Amino acid sequence: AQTPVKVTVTGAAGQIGYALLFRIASGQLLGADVPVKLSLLEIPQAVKAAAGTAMELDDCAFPLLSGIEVTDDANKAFDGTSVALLVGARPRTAGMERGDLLQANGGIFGPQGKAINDNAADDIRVLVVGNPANTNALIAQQHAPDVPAERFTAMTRLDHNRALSQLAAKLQVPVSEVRKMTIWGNHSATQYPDLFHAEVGGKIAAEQVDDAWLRDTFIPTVAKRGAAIIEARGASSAASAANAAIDHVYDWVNGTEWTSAAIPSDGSYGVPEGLISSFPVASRDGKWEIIQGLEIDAFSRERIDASVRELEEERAAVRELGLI
Ligand code: NAX
Repeated sequence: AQTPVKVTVTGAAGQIGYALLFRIASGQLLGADVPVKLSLLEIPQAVKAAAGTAMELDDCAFPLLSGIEVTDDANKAFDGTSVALLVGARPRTAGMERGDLLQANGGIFGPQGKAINDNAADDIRVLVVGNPANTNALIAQQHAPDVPAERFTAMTRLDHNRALSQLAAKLQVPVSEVRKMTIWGNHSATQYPDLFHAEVGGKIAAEQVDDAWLRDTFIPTVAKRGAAIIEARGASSAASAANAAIDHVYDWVNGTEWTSAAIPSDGSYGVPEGLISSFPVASRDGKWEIIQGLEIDAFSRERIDASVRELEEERAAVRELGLI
């Protein structure tokens, strides 16, 4: 039998953690034939709650789950791990400035990056879900100089899936008929969901919807969907975020022709090198590759640039705070 793959989930006692862990243990993260060992990392106050979730995982008797550990020690949690899902983060609370938010998250993602650097397996893949996800991923990456930079990624797959769903509903087609969707930039309200390369029935999506819908309905609906979920549920997206994290890692490991992921820029499409920005990507041989050669018109250029500018500002702010 195959050796179990260790998967670490931070913020394991939170609501995304609760929606994520059972799906990982059932084989949906890596594949139905890959046994997994789970490590649940939490802050000391939440270790007991995470241990309760571990009890429930035991009670599912998942055939692929070969062990569970619960800890508040990052070195232990990341020891020998191959997949790190960094979900736990410091949320923005009332009256908090951006600098305070970045500072608080730097205090989490810097040490976790170092613990990954010092302890993880050679094939480590990191997905940051906790917000501000792109910049938290950058902070973790900068504290892990021995890990190849491209192993640090941030999640825009939820935005991607939201865009697929909104477009499919508009054109009254199954989501499976939408191809080549792309989210560009930051996982924030400035993100740019691009319909000029997306295709439905082999034809460009932007040509099948009117300009006003694309500009005034589609883009803001996708970009502000997180806030709309909070408004409706009284809590932020959890199951859909967990689902997107599963999609991201599954495709990274098993391959895909086209999706969206925030990965370190190599300078493609004018995105400054090193920024962890969302691109159209394929995954081949276990590696993300930016899809090249797309023509970017003025409308798209302006929106990509605005989101990338925000990422540059966040990078400048964390540099100034000495977090990277
Ligand atoms: P919860 O507040 O339910 O859970 C967060 C958990 O993280 C808590 O149990 C907390 O104790 C733990 N935690 C805090 N600091 C930690 C540390 N240093 N080490 C380990 N654990 C730590 O939040 P939840 O709804 O699960 O959301 C988690 C994060 O995902 C938030 O930052 C949220 O903003 C972000 N999201 C990102 C999305 C994306 O698309 N990239 C979408 C969904 C979600 O909003």
